[in-house]
Amino acid sequence: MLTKEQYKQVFRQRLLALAGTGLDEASTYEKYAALASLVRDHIGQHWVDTTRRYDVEKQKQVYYFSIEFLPGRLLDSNLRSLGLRDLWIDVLAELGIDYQELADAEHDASLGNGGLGRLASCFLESMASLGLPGHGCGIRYTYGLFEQSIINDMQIEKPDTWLKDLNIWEYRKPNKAVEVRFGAPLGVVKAVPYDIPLIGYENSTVNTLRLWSAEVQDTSGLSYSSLAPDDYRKLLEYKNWVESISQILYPDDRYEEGRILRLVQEYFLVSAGLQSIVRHIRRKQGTDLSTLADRVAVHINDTHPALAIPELMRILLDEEGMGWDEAWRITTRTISYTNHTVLPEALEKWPVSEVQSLLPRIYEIIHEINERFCAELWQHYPGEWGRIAAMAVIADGFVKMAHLAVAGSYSVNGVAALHSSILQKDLLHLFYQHTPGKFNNKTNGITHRRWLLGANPGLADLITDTLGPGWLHQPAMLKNLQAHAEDAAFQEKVAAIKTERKQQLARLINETYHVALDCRSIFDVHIKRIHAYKRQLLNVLRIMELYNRLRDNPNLDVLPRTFLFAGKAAPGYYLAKKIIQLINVLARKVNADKTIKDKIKIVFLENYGVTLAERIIPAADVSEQISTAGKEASGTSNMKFMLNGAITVGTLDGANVEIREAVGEDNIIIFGLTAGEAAECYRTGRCNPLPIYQQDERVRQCVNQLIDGSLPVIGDEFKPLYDYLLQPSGHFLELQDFAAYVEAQQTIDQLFRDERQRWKMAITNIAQAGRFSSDYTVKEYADGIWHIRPSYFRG
Ligand code: 26Q
Repeated sequence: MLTKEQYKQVFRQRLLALAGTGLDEASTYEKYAALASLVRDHIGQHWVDTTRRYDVEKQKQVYYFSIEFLPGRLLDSNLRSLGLRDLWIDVLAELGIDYQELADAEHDASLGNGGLGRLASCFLESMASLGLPGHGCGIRYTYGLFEQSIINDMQIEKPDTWLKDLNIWEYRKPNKAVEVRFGAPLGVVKAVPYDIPLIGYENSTVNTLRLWSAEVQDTSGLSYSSLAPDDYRKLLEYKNWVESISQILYPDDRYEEGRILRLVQEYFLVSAGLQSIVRHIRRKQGTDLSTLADRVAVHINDTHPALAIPELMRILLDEEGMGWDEAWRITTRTISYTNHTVLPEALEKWPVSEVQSLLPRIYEIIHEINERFCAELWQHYPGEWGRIAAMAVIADGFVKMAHLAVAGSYSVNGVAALHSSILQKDLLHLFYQHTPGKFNNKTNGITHRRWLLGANPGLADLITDTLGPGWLHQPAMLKNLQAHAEDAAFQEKVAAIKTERKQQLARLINETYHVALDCRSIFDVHIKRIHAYKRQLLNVLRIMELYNRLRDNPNLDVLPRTFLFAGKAAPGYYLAKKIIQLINVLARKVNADKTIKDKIKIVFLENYGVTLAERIIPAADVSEQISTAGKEASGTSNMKFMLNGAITVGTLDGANVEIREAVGEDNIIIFGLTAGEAAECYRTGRCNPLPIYQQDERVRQCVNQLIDGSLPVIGDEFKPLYDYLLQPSGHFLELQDFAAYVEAQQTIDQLFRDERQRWKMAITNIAQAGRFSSDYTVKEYADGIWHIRPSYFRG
C-alpha cells in the first residue's frame, strides 16, 4: 500500500504524463482523466486473471448481444467496486480538488435509446458482481443518442460528441479485428473491437463489454496515383460508406421502413461478434465446434441482433463444413431471445429485396430456414395454410425478425409476467401453441448498486447503519427494513434524506431554468421516452384539470405539487415533439401565474439520460407509471423510484403488476382500465373518446384549452394533439382513464397529509424493492436459460 503522500505524487505524475500539465493549469477534464487512468491501472491485472480463469476452467460463457448499451458514467462505480473511492476522495481533497467535480466531467456513454439499453447495462453489472462469465457485444457509435435542448419550448437535437476527448475506459484491440462481408458492390468491412472492462462489486471479477467499430480494410496496397480517377472516387465512396456504419445510433425506439443502414449495422454487429467468439473458442478449446452450445450461450436483446441465427448457420455451414441438420441443432441450442415490445409498429421486418441484395448468402440461409420451418409446420398442421402463413419467417415480401428469432432459438422470454402472458396469448400465440416449452418469463430488474448505493449514498448509509452491509450482496435483505416502517425516528431519517435530495435537485433546477421550487411540495415525476402509449399527455391533462380548479378557487385545499418531466422524443415523431412543446408552454403559463399562490410548478428537464436520472429519482415523491395497460412491456424506472422511496401512481401494466404484489395494495396507487379491459375496448371498437368528452365537463374544458387560446402560443400549435385525443380510434385511451387518474391523484393528496402513513408507505416500497435487483433476474437467466454458473474462484 502506498501512503497518502505517495498517492498525491502518483496523481501529479499521471497528470503530467497524460496532459503535460501541472495541477494549477490542468482542466477539470484533465484531472478527471488522470484519476480515471489510475483507476484503469488497477483493473488490468484482475481483467487478465478473470479471462484466464474462465478459459482454464473451461466455463460456459454468455455473450449478451445488443444494438444498444447505456452504462452511464463509470468513474464513480468503478472506484466503488474496487474499494478505492474513499481513499481517492481523501487524497484529492488534500490536493485541493473536489472529487465530485471530476466525476461530473465524465461524458456518459449514451449508446442507447432507453429501457432496453439500460437493462443490458444493469445485466452486465450484475453478472460481473455475481462472478458470472458474461460479456456484452455491441457497437461503438461515434455519436450516441442526440443531445436534447429546448428552444422556444421545442426539442432541438444536437450531435452527442462523447468521444471528443480521450475515452479512458476503452482499449482498442486492432489485433482482434475481424472482416465482415457484405454483398458484391459493398465488399469487406474491417470490424475493430474496443473493449471496456466491467468490474464486479468487491469481487475482483472483470468481464468485458466489446464494442465494434467499422473501419476500411487496409488500403496501403492501393496507391492513389495508380488508380484511375473513377477508381479513386469509388475508393472514397467506399471509405465513406464503411465509416458510416458505426457512426450513429438510430434515435428511434420503433421500427421505420427504409433505413437500410440500420440493417447494415445489425449484420455488422452479429457477424463481428460471432466470428470473434468462434475464433476464441477454437483457439482456446480446439477446433471441434460440435459442442459449441455447451461452451457458449448467445443472447439476443430483442430482434435487432436476430441475424445472429443465419450468421451462425453460415459460419457452421460454409466455414466449418457442417451439414444443415447439425448446424441447425447447434444454432438453436446456442441462441436465446428476449422480446421487449408488443407494439405492432415496433416489430422489425425487412424487405426481402433489400436483405437479398445486401446479404445474399444470409438471405439464402433465411430462405432455407423458412422452407424447413414451414415444412415442419405442415407436418403438425396439415392443410392449415392460414396458420402457416401467419407463422412464416418470410411473408408478404418481408423477413419477419421476431419469427426468425423464435424459430431459431431455444428460449423466448418476455420481461414481466403480464408481458410474457400477452406474448403467449396474443402476439406470439401460434408459436406458443407450437413450442410452449420455449416460452418463459424473466421479470426485469435494476442494479441496486448504481440505483441506490451510487445514486443515493445518504439512503444507502442509513440502510447499512440499520441493517449492516449484507444487503449489497443480498438485496432481498432490504426486507428487514419493513420492521422499521412505522418507527418514527427511522421515518424522520428517511424523510430528511428525501428533503436533502429535493433541495439538491431544486438548486440544479434553479440554476439551470430559473424556477424556484418549494421543497415541501410533492415532487411528482414523469421521466422516460416521450411516447403516446406512455401517456405523458394524460399527465398534462390532469395538471390542466388541477390548474383549472385552482384558478376557480385559489384557496382550494390541495397539497402543493411540483411536476417534473424529462425525456427525449424520436426526431421524426411529430406527436411526441408536440407533447414536449405542450409541457413547456403550460409550464410557462402556470409558473408565472401569481393567482394560484405557487401551488403548482412545472419543469421539463432537458437531455434526459442515465446521469440525470441519478439526480432526479432520489428526489421523487411520486412515480408516474401510467402507460395504457398492456402496452409497457415492463418498465424499469418504476423499480428505481420504488427503491428510492417514491410512491407509484400507475396502471396495471408491465412490472407495476409485480410491484403491487410486492408492496401490497395499500402501498401503491393503481388506477384505470386493466389490460384485458383495454384490449376489449380496442377489439369491440368501443373506445370512442367523444362520449367522454361530451359528458365530462372537466375533460371538455381541458381538451378545449388546447385550441381555444388559453395557452400562450400563437396559432394552432396544439390542434394536432386535440385531434389525436378525439379521434375515434388509434389513441391510447387517455380520456377513458382520465377520471380514474384524477381520483388516484386525489388519493395521493389525502395520503400525503398523514406523514406517518406516507413514510410507512415509502419505507415499505424500499423494503420490498430488493426482489427487483437485476442480481436475481440475471440468476434466473443463468439457471433457467443460459446454464452458466459463477466462477469457482472468487477473489
Ligand atoms: C427497431 C428497428 C429500427 C430502429 C429502431 C428499433 C428499436 C430500437 C429500440 C425498437 C425498439 C427499441 C427499444 C425498445 C425498448 O427500450 N423497450 C423497453 O425495454 C425495456 C427493457 O425490457 C422495458 O422495460 C420497456 O417496457 C420497453 O419499452
